[in-house]
Amino acid sequence: MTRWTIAEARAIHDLPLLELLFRAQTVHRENHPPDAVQLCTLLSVKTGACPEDCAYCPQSGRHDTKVEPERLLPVDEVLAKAKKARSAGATRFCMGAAWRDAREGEQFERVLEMVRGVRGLGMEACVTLGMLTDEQAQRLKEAGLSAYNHNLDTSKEFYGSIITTRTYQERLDTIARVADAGIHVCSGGIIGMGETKGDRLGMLVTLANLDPQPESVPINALVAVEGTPLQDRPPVDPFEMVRMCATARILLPRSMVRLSAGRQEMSREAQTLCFLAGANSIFYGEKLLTTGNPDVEADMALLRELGMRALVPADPQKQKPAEVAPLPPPAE
Ligand code: SAM
Ligand code: DTB
Ligand code: SF4
Repeated sequence: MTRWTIAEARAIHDLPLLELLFRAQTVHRENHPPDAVQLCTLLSVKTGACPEDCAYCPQSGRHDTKVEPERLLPVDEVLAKAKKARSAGATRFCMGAAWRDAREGEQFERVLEMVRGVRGLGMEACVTLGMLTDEQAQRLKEAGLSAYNHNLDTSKEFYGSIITTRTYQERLDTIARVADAGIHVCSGGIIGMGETKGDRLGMLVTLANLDPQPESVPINALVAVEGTPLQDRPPVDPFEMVRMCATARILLPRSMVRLSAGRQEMSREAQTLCFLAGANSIFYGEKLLTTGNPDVEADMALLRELGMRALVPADPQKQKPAEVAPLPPPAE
């Protein structure tokens, strides 16, 4: 396994843009179909009133945002949404809960039921529930969970400026528990929070040096939400997203690089450059967790215009290899 250093990552990140794009696209083609993106749909299954103080997050109970807290949703409501996402062409359904750590008891059983239900629909299931115990990770694995999202978000050095209620090490420990339970790790981060380039690279290098590397790496541009401490951060320059996607692609050649929050503010052309840079997955559906995302119709129109196809992931349980499929037909 290659061990990356910050200096190596920096040399890649800072290449002239066209050279960076060429290299990222070369790595991309060696490891993935060049014209396919995975469509993943998100749902907040438990919203708001989170005890953590993540400065970017509209769901933290410590910030005065317009998010209305909601209890954990009933299973049938979640599965109805998953079915709808599947009909619209999504192959992964990601469920987020605003918890510091996964609950015990009935609520955890309910989450397991959601996971089994989503898997039963033939979709990949991903959840993000905060910190986990070994036993919870094991039970999620047994329920068929495909991936667990737990972002590093930024560098170790900058972490304390963004979150004070937990440590970077706790984040890494949960990631290790998830991997030990045999669940794929989904871990990435956010740019635009006031971090330096070194912080962005520190995060990517930490992710790239995990063994195994994460199966998926979401790259988020901060959505500056009113009422959060980061509400006045200036928008991220789209070229910086392109450079992050390209650097992630080169450092993590086989991971799915997911162009995540912030797409609503990006032009079609900027998103296309991110695809060229190796992003091969998007969140698809009118909402992320609590904030907006491009309309399904606009995303389909863009992907059709680009001549892209849908990436249908492998299903090891059914011994089905990954496939590239046409995009779903336009809605009636
Ligand atoms: N509570 C769980 C946790 O912290 O892992 C799961 C939910 S949390 C909302 C998942 C991720 O969403 C965060 O790690 C962060 O990367 C991303 N996120 C949250 N708010 C965001 C924002 N305003 N802009 C961009 N990304 C955001
Ligand atoms: C990730 O990295 N981004 C997604 C998903 N993982 C869970 C969440 C983005 C949330 C953006 C703010 C919101 O909608 O609340
Ligand atoms: Fe809570 Fe997760 Fe938001 Fe942090 S990012 S406040 S842990 S929901």
